[in-house]
Amino acid sequence: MSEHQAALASIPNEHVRRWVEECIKMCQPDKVYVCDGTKEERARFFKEGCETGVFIELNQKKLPGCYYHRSNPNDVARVEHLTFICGPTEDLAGPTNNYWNDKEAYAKLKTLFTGCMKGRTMYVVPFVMGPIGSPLAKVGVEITDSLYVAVSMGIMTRMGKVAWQQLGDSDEFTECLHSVGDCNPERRYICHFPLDNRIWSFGSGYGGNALLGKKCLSLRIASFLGQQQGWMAEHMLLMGVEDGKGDKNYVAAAFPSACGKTNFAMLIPPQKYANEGWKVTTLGDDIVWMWADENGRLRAINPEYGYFGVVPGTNSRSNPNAVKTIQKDTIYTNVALVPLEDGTYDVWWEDSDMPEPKKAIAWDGSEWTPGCGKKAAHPNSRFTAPMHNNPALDPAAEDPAGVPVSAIIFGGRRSKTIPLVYQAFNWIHGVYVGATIGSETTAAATGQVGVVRRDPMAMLPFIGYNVRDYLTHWFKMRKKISDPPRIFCVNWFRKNDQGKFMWPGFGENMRVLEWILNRCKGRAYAQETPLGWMPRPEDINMDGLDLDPKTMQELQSINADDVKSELLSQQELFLKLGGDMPKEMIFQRELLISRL
Ligand code: OXD
Ligand code: MN
Repeated sequence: MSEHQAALASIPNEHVRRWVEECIKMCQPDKVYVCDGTKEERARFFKEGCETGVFIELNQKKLPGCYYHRSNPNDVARVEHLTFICGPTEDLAGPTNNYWNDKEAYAKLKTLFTGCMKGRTMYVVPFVMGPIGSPLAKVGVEITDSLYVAVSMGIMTRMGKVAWQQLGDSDEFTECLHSVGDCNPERRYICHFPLDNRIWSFGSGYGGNALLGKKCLSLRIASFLGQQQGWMAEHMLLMGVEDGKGDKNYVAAAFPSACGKTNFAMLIPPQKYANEGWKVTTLGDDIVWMWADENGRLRAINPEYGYFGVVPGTNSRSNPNAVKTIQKDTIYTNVALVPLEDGTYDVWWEDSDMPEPKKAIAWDGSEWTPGCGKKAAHPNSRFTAPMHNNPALDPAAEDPAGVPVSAIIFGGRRSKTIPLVYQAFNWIHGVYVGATIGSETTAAATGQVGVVRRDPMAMLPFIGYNVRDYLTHWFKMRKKISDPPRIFCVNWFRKNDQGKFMWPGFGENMRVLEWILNRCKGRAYAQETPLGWMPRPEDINMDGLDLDPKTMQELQSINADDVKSELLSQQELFLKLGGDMPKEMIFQRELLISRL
């Protein structure tokens, strides 16, 4: 038996076997390796990666099991302009996605994939998204020629033999084909074929483009499957909140990329709250799958198994739990490397706890010294860490039954106009609020940073089908839910006239969370405003926080002219959707205008 055949024979599922065989014929790898997901395998991968330069071992005393990876400098973020939804008709992709006819996309990508793995190893990576045995858990198999991707998938998903067990004889798995190719941005395509349950990604090794279980499967493909099958895939964190009196609730929250979802998901309550027994626990920091159970309650799971978080700014003030999470078994990508005296390396990034080094190797491999005028770590440098490292991991994180959701929060990064917090009047109004959130863009995607863009449910880059059908699906979900979660809008990023953030954020967001949960329980006061239900300054618990009442007033102020401009700028989204806007959106907008 040839080596390829031996690898194929080790794949227990015949549908996967047949597909891998086709991919071998097309990609022509030198070697084929089927991942088993064991610890020994991971150790071998790191050893091999250190020999070939894919990884650099970090100081194992300080950072046991941690490795460094540097990506191609042209490949450091998601590439929305090269991300496509492919199918037979343009209507499938809708006005917010790049559309590519599926036949043309397959034809073009076949020319790129043909022979692309000559001289390379093809890794076959079976994985499960979601707790094993969950009604929503989905199996994917990623074929990749990147060792970095294979290892990272082992952190971010439940990877290896467990996926074969979950799949059994079924043919229901997402085919994920990936090659870094020659990492040329001119030949970079991230293609989704929702009707074929298939992803083809070529020319990038960056997480969001290459770890196909994450954005590609768990958001784009899953959002499409969810619409077809009556559930939801959302760009949300998921957290548990205990109030010290025995009451525990779960909250899901959607924020655009790099708006602090990971920090919020790992929030540590301020001292006053900790003394009273409040506790926040993390289920997930990026993606949530939700469905209505047999009692009509919305339940949620996190399909992922690890965190792929932004490193710069991570420190013991912004996120102590993340700092603890990334002390072991973590891959650091594109931060700065600090050579130590014993010949090993440490890592460093801007706004970290560690003192600024006298000398470092910047993320792009160049020399770095303080004040040299460039960043040491790339603004979108990342950690890839197992969720079980998180000291605040929620005990239900592996529960196949998921957790019931009491509140859904939408937020964005807005220096003006949007108050700290308000509550939507009901589910339908909440969907409108979520659909019209705007946010100032960040470094998580290539493109201009700092401009407000409409980002429905923080899902703009991740809706795997027509946004019109996606919004309609949100409205329709209401019929399946007997007691819908309450919906809120928050903005931690409002600035004063001097350009300073007015709200302290981070752990202090607990105060807003308390009001939100009290609202869900019918225990907190709120005033009706044109935007929704709002707390008066005295309704937010300010014990132990030195924030003057005037600032609080300002944080919560609504300026009618600003809201009118906001309405006008929402027009951009309405125009994009054209005549296909769900009618609920039009009604809600009219209602808002009349309230103003
Ligand atoms: C992410 C993103 O990496 O949203 O989570 O870009
Ligand atoms: Mn994200």
